[in-house]
Amino acid sequence: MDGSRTQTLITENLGWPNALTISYETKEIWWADAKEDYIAVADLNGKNRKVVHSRSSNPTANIHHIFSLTVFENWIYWSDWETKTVEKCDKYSGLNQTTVSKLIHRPMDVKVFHPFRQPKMEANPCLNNGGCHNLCLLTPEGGKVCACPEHFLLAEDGKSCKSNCTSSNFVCKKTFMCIPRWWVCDTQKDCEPNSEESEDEPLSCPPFNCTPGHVQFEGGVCLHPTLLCDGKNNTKNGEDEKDCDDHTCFSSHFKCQGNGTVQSMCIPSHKRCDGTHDCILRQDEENCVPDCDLKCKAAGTCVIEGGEPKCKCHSLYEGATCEIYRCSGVSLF
Ligand SMILES: [Ca+2]
Ligand SMILES: [Ca+2]
Ligand SMILES: [Ca+2]
Repeated sequence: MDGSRTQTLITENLGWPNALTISYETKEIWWADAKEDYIAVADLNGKNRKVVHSRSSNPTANIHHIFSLTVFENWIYWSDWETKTVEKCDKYSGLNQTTVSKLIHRPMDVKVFHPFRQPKMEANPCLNNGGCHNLCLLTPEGGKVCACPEHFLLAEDGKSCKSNCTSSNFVCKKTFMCIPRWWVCDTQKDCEPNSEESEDEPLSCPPFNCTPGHVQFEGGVCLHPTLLCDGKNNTKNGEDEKDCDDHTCFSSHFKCQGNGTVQSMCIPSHKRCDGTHDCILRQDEENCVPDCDLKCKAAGTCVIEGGEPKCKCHSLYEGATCEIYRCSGVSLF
């Protein structure tokens, strides 16, 4: 689908929710948790949740590390990495667990192939790719939208894609690919790698004496691209620190915006909100949200509340890090 209307259905008592499947006939979801070792069912909106089969209610249940799961007729089927088997049991009672298949390796996915598991669409809006030049995605309204891969944007016609290169990219004219501008004339054909010639490697290239991927400057200086606009001159005349207001930092870096007098520069992301001023104009220590780094026990999750990290505990647990089991009041950790 097109990824719109994301909703969270299940939030509690989840450790490693590895497996999920849908029953189109009964309009329910089944899922399995490999850490808490259970299989549960709920309505499509996450309501009426019920554990079907679990080690906590049945210590002899042969559930150890569920990796995938599916449902068909009265049965749920799952793969288990620990037992290296495909198992099945009654989909509502959890009874009659049987081994369907024993394998040598860890079984990944399990699928049932049957028309009931693949409901037919009345009309497929993405037939013939829906007129899209690239991706055609179905929408919840029963229609479709065209979409584009990374570094491309949907054009005004709603069908074709246009490149969305950064200011530090070179746009290949035939493929519309975005490549770093220092890949031009680096002896590697990047725009059309499989052709004899490539527009990023024209005949008029000056000799390139660096390792491909590095930036070559006058005087034979070769720099790693992270040294561009890092606020320090690495070449004799500081060519690596020119035009930095227009430079796009790597995704692993934060851009300290200049103000006309002070030039922009890139700092590694870990220097953002580390308590030390690294940008000349100090923006790296502005609008800092505290890290949610509390280690919450018993599948609790860390949330920021009132600017402070706090543990959101499962209903059976309490305490600052969910360390107290409510039924006994005893700290388990
Ligand atoms: Ca090249
Ligand atoms: Ca530099
Ligand atoms: Ca800093």
